Parts: sequence; C-alpha cells; structure tokens
Amino acid sequence: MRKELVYNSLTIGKQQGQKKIAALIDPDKVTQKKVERMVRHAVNADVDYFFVGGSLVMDDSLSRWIKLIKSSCNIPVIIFPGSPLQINGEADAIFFLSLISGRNPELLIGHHVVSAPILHQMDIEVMSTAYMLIDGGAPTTVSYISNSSPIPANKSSIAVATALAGQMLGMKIIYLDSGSGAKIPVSEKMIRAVSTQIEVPLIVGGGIRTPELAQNSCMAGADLIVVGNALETDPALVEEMAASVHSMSKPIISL
Ligand code: 1GP
Repeated sequence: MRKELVYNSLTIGKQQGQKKIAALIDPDKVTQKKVERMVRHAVNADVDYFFVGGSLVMDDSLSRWIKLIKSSCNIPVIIFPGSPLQINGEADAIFFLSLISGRNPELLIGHHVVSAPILHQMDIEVMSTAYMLIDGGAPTTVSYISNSSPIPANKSSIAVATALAGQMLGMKIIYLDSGSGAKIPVSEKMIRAVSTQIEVPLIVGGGIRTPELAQNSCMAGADLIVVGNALETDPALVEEMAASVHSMSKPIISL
C-alpha cells in the first residue's frame, strides 16, 4: 500500500480552509473523446482530483480511462468503486467505502474482506471512507444496487449520528452522496450539521450541477465537491465550477 499523499492533501486542505473539486468519470457513460475533453478542461480549471468508478460498470473501460488520465495530466486519480471489480492498481488512491447509511453487511464489511488482500499487495493508497447515501428525491442506481435505503433528506440528526459513528469507528473521510443524477442535492442544512460535528474531511456529491450549488455546499462546510453528470453533459462547465469552489478557499497567509 502507498503512503498517504492524497489523504494528506485533503486534510492539509481542510486545515487551511481550502475548498476542492473532483470531476467524476463514470466509465460507462463516456467515450475516449469525452474523457480527453474532460481532462483538457479539468487541467485548465485546476481540478483537484479525478474520481473514476460507478455503482454499476458494464464493461472493462475503467482501466483504460485511468491510464488515459494518468498519461495526460498530474491530477490524482481516485477510484470511487461500486464493487471489488473496480480495483485497479494504476490509480493513485481508492476509497475503501463502507456504506454506513445502509444495513447491508456486504457493503459494511463483506466486500472489504474480499478486497483487502488484493489492495494490500498493490501500490495504491487506500482511504477508509464512511459513505452515506442521502435521499435525493429520485431512486438512484446506487440505492438500487446497494439494496439500502438512503437517509431522509430532512433528517440531519440521523446524518450527524451516522457520520459521528463513522468517525468513531476510525473512518478517515465522511462522504455524503445523494446519488448520481439526484434531483435534490444534499441540503446545506445537513452539510452544515454534519461538518460542524466532525473533524475529518467532508466530501459532498450528487446533483451538483451549477457553480452556485457547488459554492453553497462549500459555504455550508463541504471540503470537497464531486461533480459527475453535469460535466459529462458539458465538460467546459468544470472551469466555472472549479473557479467558484476555489474562490471559497481561505487565503493562505505565509509568515
Ligand atoms: C458522486 O454521486 C455523485 O458523489 C455524482 O453525482 O453525477 O449527479 O454529479 P452527479
């Protein structure tokens, strides 16, 4: 396993009040041309990370896209796996996700047992992540595939209790996700409630399709915003999105 370079960039960023953005590539939904465009715009926009993965991946293109990104830029690539089939040693890091909003034992520990020995032999950074699905107003692939129901959007107290439990279990990142293509992104109220109670970095994604939404989520306390669908439709949007997220960072004062 690799040293914690990506995780350190997240925690140092959080300590310094920096706000970050990740572009999510769902391997099934893109073409080579699309990925090349996404990378070009992401580099111009100074995007912080690429996430690659999906709840259901129908072909073996994941490795191809990771290679393509790695050979075209220095933006770290993190696997956002929907299953152990998406483990790939060419990425910089992988989220070791426990779906703690659900009660499906396979996604709480089963897949981890299967994946751990393989990851242990790979040169990849493994980041233990408390993954929480929040109701986004429409059934999502992730909720169907994971066979788990999301936390109701208006139950911030459940989200806080769940995030605290994840942190107490030693998970190093909290990830609030209303699912790809969510009608309603995670509310600012919920982001604020969770972010004020935890110490570890907070990632928020699902249905964030405008720079304003991204900015509001940062203002509410998200450290890292994830955008997928909106960039698949319009890769150039990432420049505006990233500018609005990065503008929320505190200025770094050097002594
Ligand atoms: C990743 O589910 C999100 O956390 C991505 O959602 O595709 O709606 O941006 P979108």
